[in-house]
Amino acid sequence: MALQAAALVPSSFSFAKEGKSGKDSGLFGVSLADQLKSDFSYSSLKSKKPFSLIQREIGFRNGEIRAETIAATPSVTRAAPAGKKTLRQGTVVITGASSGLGLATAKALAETGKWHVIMACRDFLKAERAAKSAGMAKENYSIMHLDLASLDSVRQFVDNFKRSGRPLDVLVCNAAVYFPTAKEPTYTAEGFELSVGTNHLGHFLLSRLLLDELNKSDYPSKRLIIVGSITGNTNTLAGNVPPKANLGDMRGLAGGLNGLNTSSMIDGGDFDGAKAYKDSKVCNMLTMQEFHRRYHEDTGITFASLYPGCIATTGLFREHIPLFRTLFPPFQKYITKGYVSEDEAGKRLAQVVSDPSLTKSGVYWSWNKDSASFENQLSEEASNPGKARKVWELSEKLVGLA
Ligand code: NDP
Ligand code: PMR
Repeated sequence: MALQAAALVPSSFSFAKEGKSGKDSGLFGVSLADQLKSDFSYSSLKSKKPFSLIQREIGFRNGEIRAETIAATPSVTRAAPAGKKTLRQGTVVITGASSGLGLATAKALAETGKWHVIMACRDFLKAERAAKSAGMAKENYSIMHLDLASLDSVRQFVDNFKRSGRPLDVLVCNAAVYFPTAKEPTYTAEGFELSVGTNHLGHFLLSRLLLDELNKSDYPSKRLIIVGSITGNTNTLAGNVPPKANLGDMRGLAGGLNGLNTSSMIDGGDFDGAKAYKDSKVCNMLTMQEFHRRYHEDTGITFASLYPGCIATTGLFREHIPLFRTLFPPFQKYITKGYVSEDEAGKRLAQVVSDPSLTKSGVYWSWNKDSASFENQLSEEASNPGKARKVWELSEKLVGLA
């Protein structure tokens, strides 16, 4: 156990630092009793290549993918029995569907036969292999190239999608990167720190550009889902493991996160990969709420976020030290009991995509011990409307929408 704790405690983590020694304060000053109650409730491009080279590669891959997409995606409308209206097959775009949560969700939706899944992935071959090994039937998915670490690629994806002639019924912003051990920041094609650039800014542009497509859909329940996480929420035990998410006054975001004339971190501080990831998740959850405030009433689109549980085995931890990767799954399974399998997490996200009872907009979903969904509380920062508006306004400048 001592070994486990050593590998799981981040270098900046110290019980003394949190300074709470009262009997009831529990870890990090959060009452353990309270936490247990709520925790069940809460229960690469590291681009060193020149931009022009990346563009050429993307162009080439797009050509390849378009051909494949057209070949693999006959427009499917399910035949309705005479006199009975049957819901047509829905189309859902899932970013980062080549592994982990995205793949498990794609699989869960594809096997119902009710969904055509567009796997929006940066690595076409990896996505194709993943879909095949997950046993997804060819007619229920297609793959389109999307590299969220390049705004040109995001725009190209949106153009390709529009040209495909498919409706857009649900968009799932799922892809993410996490660089917990990086000493120095790496950057997207446009020069944004890579985790916030990919997880937040790439998705921000994608969802803004696809909003019209969603709005045009005649599907009975149109949804935009942005995957969040417990670790961005400082009202939880997990969210109190240092470094904690904190957007501060967003001076780094305002400056473009480029590490040159401004910090690579949203709050303007020194680079910290784990914090950058958690900050990006706060931006994801704030963006979902800002979408809800701006567009739900007029469009009827459901905007939602979620914490699917701790899927401790996914590729998200690929950059972590090997000892962490070995110990994290048993730690989550047996100690925190926050662990969830990829399959189970995929079913949860699939519910947020298609369950008729999860149509409420502006909600951050979580699942309890019995795997029942409930509306969870976000932290003060992750639910602050002023911060949401500021993230929105600064982000739209950075991605060229304002
Ligand atoms: P994975 O690493 O398994 O999946 C991440 C996916 O994102 C991969 O398909 C990856 O592609 C893709 N991706 C990364 N960078 C880009 C990019 N530039 N452009 C396009 N796609 C990209 O991790 P998870 O499945 O765990 O993560 C999925 C989501 O779940 C994330 O939003 C994460 O924050 C969230 N989450 C995860 C938790 C967990 O415990 N694992 C807990 C809470 C939330 P490739 O295969 O090519 O690398
Ligand atoms: Mg956590 C109920 C307690 C709980 C839960 C649900 C998580 C989820 N974590 C919990 C507790 C703890 N973690 C405790 C007490 C520690 C200190 C020993 C701890 C440590 C820890 C580390 C070092 N945890 C981590 C890391 C990571 O590198 C992961 C991370 O922050 O990624 C950003 C992580 C996570 N813990 C979680 C979840 C879901 C993650 C990762 C994924 C994410 O938020 O997307």
